[in-house]
Amino acid sequence: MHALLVIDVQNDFCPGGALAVAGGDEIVQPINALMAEFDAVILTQDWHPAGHSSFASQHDGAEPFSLTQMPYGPQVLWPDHCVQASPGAQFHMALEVDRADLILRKGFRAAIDSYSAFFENDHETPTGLEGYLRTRGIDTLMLVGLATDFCVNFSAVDAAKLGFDVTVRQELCRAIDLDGSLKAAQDGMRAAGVKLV
Ligand code: VGL
Ligand code: ZN
Repeated sequence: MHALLVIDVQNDFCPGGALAVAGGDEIVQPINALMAEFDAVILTQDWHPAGHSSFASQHDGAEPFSLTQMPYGPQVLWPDHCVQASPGAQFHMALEVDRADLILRKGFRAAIDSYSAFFENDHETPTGLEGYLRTRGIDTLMLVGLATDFCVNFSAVDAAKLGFDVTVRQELCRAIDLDGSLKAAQDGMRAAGVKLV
């Protein structure tokens, strides 16, 4: 069974959004067109409470896009984004959300971020997605969405480590690319056994 995992195609990651990824909106229609080819379509939704600890606004004097140390490890501090129930947290209006079997929310605990669709940023707290996929007999994943170097990357690497057959369709992803993070992500995904096409 082959699933399409669509990562965080939300207004705040598209042009005009709070954490806009260049060209983020260009991938929406081609992702819609791809959905019919899969046994299952799963969407993830970055879903932070107001005042989330990954927001630079919660750290005295910290600039957005700076790095800090959290109890669970290093963490980039972001502009406030994808606040629960805000317009920025909604999916891009052209995304065919109704075709999704599952919408998985992540990053909803104030004290910890969750880039990956499988584990929070401590790399051990599960989101439950692994169990969902296994109980449905899904063993093969195609990942698309935003952002290539953060949530797509972390999700792809975790999925490969869990033993799924993972492909990232790069032209249907867009990157933030902070200080070479795209190249590092591509190298890390390849090292983990993710196929980049
Ligand atoms: C993401 C930064 C913060 C992503 C989410 O979807 O890649 N990046 N939250
Ligand atoms: Zn986030």
